Amino acid sequence: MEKRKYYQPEIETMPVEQIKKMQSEKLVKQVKHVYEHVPYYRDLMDKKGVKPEDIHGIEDLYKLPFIEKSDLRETYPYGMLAVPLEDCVRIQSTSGTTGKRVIAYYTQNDVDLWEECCARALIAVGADKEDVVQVSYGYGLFTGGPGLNGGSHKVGCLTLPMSSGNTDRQIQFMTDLKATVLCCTPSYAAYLGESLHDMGYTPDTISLKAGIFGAEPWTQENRRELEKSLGIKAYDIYGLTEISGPGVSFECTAQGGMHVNEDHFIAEIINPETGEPLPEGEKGELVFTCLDKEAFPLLRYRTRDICVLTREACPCGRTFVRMSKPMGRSDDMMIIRGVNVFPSQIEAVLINEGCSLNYQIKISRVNNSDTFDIYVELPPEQFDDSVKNLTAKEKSLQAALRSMLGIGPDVHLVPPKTIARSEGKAVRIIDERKLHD
Ligand code: DLL
Repeated sequence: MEKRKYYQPEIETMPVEQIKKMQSEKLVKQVKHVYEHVPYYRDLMDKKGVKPEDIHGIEDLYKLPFIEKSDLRETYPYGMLAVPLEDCVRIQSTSGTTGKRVIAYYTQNDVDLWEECCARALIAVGADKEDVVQVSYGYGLFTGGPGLNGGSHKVGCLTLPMSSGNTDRQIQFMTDLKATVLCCTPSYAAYLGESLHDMGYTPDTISLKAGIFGAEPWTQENRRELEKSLGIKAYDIYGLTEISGPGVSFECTAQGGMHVNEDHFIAEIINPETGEPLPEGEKGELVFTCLDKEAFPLLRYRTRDICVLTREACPCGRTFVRMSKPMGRSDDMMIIRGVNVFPSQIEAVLINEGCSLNYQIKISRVNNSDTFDIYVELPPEQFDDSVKNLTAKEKSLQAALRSMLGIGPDVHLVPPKTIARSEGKAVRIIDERKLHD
């Protein structure tokens, strides 16, 4: 069968001037929609002295106020909704900074739009109707599984909704059903590769040809290793719950950066210190404006991801701007085993459990899997407890952290004054992983 090169060629290869015109028209409408339906954002605009009539196109984007994660916390749970709740059909969610989760709402149109973005990502790596797509991102509140699942349906692939974990079953389905495309985090892909080898499989005895890996940082070296161990081409995919989920941008077979779905999202790069927009090609914080979303249409949302945009021509023919791999963050969020974790969440649990704030987080990578340890100093009076009591305390702290973060670190209670004191800022996080090139 002739392979499709694009999912929506008339849009994906539109001349840049036309894309910008389309973005301008949609922006004017979207700002009006948000101003009229989201009182919180209307207040932000009023405070900045900007009205919908001041926005004539993308050249006026800089006039709009930013939205940050703290705004989402403040407006939790319904304050950013721009349509009646009865028009929403789905939520997805991600962890917030201190326990309150970010809830993103979707109308049916929003779900369709998001799934189309994921369909574009699949076609861009060569997938089509005859492919068997193994979706091993988590399903549920996390956007990874549902997003790629929906995209795979739209392309017409046979979709294996595996979710993450249960590696033996993953391998059984992958080999018995001859999966050709694997979608999961790059660290889980590496773990699957290792498990396949341990079970005696080689790249020649499995059918995989492409992988769509994202949700966490990975390097070009990781790419080479994954391509070798699984016998595939490994592609990057980026996204965030607040903006819809995976597929905000995606890599094509040129493997030279991720195309932003510019008919739905405007990407800007700003100076994270001053908020000033930066010219194309400069490194800074990525900011997104949603052009078509109905229920949760964030304008100028600060992702905190640091990267670069380029409009250099891409051999694939797509004209959408490309973003580099995120090169770091302008806040202290860590991604551990694919889960977003903020130190402030850990501190909130420690305070709640009556622990000292002399603690250290250590993250490393062993056998392609993240290790996550937290060392907490005990006050002298507690350290005299029996071993039994200490073990019980470690277990209860671990459970409280798991409930807050969604993943359970190994908790180690250590004697008073054993965590090195710093003369400047406390060094609370030791991350031994190599995440960026
Ligand atoms: O991670 C959505 C997603 C699912 C993307 C599956 C790709 C594949 P959140 O849990 O809200 O959403 O986390 C969003 O993850 O701001 C980045 O810091 C990071 N991130 C996402 N994709 C990549 C990537 C999903 N390809 C946060 N490379 C973002 C590096 C990534 N970091």
